[in-house]
Amino acid sequence: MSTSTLTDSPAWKALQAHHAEVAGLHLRQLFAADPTRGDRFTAEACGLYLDYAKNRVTGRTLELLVALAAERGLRGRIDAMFRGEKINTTENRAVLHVALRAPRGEKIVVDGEDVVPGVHEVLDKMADFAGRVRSGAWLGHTGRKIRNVINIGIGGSDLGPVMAYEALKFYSDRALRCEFVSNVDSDDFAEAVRGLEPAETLFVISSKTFTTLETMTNARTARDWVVAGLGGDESCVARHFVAVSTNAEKVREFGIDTANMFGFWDWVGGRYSMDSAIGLSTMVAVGPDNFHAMLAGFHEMDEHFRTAPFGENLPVLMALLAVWYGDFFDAQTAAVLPYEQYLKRFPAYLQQLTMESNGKSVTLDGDHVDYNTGAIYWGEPGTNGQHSFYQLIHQGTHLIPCDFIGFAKTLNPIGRHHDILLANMFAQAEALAFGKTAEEVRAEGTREDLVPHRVFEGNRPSNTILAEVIDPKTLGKLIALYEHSVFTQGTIWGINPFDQWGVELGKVLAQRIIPELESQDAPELKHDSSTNALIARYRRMNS
Ligand code: G6Q
Repeated sequence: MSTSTLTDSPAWKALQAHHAEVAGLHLRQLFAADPTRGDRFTAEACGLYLDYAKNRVTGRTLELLVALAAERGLRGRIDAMFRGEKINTTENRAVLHVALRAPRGEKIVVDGEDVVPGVHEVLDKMADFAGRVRSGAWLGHTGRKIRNVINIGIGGSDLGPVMAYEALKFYSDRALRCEFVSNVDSDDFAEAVRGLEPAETLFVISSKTFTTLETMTNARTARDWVVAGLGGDESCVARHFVAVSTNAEKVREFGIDTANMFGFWDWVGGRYSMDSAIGLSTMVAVGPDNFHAMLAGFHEMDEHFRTAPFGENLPVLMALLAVWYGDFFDAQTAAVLPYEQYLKRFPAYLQQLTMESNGKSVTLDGDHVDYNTGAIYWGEPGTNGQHSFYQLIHQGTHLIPCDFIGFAKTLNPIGRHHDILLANMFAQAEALAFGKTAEEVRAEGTREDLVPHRVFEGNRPSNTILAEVIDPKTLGKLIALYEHSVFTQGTIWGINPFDQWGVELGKVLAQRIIPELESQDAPELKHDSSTNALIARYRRMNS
């Protein structure tokens, strides 16, 4: 696959010409022209219903987008990923999060070794451990039952676990308090442990590398907190710390017995690792059965993505629509709006998944792209956003494609809440698509000078994803849907969604600045004049 010639490719050129023809069409016209649109422009798989009728597309648009996917070699890339080929070329790694949810007995070979038995060995070890913590068989150093579980990790070692914990809170063991500490800001640690008993607290140190500055700083602080709280006896670390990592040597160095280490592999990227041992805190919270149900949901979507024709393939359709808006309508951002409070951390999780994956400007061949790549993802759970930023989506100057995510059933049926919630979701998508014309505004008796302010242009696109209820399996399907959409977008753009070199520079510079902030004597500062002045002022303010 040539990556640098996307904008010269026949499918791209055809889409450009087509865009010129259809960009001016209003969704009102598209719906008026085809009364069956609301049924036709839908797809359903794995219990997820995707309504993409309120997108600025015609049947021809979809044909051309699907042709683009074919031309960009998507089929081959999917197969290569599932076969364990080293498609993360800049890091020379396979990309096999799909192996983390492969059922026992499936075979996926990397470097001559079937990795699936190893995956299940770790899952079994996790289940055994989670079971012991939940049942009270795993006791703290002084013989007290564990009541608090604190995951220390950051980025991919935090966002997935905390999102899944919040999403599945309904299914969690309420006798256990779960906290997630990620930020190196001491406020994060201090607030997480406030009022907790070290004797009843277990820390899960989650770090693929076991060298990450934030995580290791927090882990050392946690160790000091436990040791001080338990009378200064270092041997207590064994009962209050477990590690999730690929780096046994560093785990040992920290003082955690590697018998209490849960491993994973370099073919699991950080932001794709929540199904690996990185999910240990999730499993402790919701129990092994629920964790396995979540993995089964992921796997079901993996199989759909791997086998379904592109025109019926949920992740592919969503990806193609994202490319359509980002590259042909120049949309810069995309909003994800779950109408489900349990998904409150889902947008934050997706920000890493989408933006760390596709925030790239160089193709796999090293050429600069001359088209937009990954959009800025953001969002909040409904209906809160309606009382804040929705104004801009409805009447602002930016085109912001939205994903509405809703569930037919609530886990907490109370009065009319759920119907009101879902009515709002349907209403927002409807209002965005169809708006309100000046004639309609006038017909309501609106004063003429207010008419322009009260007009809704409409023609603002959205997807609606509807599922039955938020449960572990559905959560797995939903996450895999976005994972594979991200992969598909990256494939169209010819970039590598699996590296993240863009996070390195700041880390290196911070290491240089730390001693300049900590040294007793005023350091000789050799940064730019702005950074020098800020460091000098910080030192003065702290002295
Ligand atoms: C994700 C990134 C990144 C990573 C963190 C934590 O894809 O690689 O967010 O997860 O930097 O890394 P460790 O797990 O090694 O501490």
